[in-house]
Amino acid sequence: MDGTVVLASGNPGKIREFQAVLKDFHLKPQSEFTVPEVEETGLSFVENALIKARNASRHTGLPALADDSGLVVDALSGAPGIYSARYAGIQATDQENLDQLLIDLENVADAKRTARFVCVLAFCQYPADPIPVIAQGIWEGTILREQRGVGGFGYDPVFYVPETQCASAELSAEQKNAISHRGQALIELCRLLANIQLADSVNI
Ligand code: ITT
Repeated sequence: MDGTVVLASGNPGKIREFQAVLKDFHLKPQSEFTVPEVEETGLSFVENALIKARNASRHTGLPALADDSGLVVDALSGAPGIYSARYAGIQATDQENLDQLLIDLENVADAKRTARFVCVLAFCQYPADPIPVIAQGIWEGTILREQRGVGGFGYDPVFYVPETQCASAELSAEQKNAISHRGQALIELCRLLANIQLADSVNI
């Protein structure tokens, strides 16, 4: 790809995972530009991903890729969902969010601790792109009672992955990217981008 794509994220964990997978893209985090944070006012992952992609494209004049993701827990009626980054409060750290989740699930039996990570990617060629490319990935698992592992970010230390029989924080970056919600969404995004006509400036 010749053109630069702005990665509309301020989350270092996500940025690391994108850069590991999209090696051939000229991806630049929005921190390298002057992009003000935008309020995530949508009620779904897809709405918030689009809000972030359009905001980054608007403030840089470049195509932009955004990720809105989170953890959906059945016993909490889908929470923390789109509020995953701020579950324990607006300025909450990953550790505080994770502690809150363990407290809220304290009395939930093992069999009812099912959950999934969801990742929606939105790619806009222009701020008002009427045909943004949207890709989604879902990763099924359960919520542990204690933290395990030190890899990844966010809720990874309490997300148990049945297929690898460990927490996602115990996987290497490569192992996680190969099966995660973000890894799946990235594969889908690449498939969709390969099949559409992009503006010359994008040229992926
Ligand atoms: P940006 O909007 O700047 O990209 P953010 O962290 O605010 O960063 P989101 O609103 O999409 O992003 O919230 C995603 C939250 O969901 C994130 O902070 C984690 O708590 C959680 N999350 C998403 N993907 C995850 C993953 O792969 N592993 C662990 N937790 C994840």
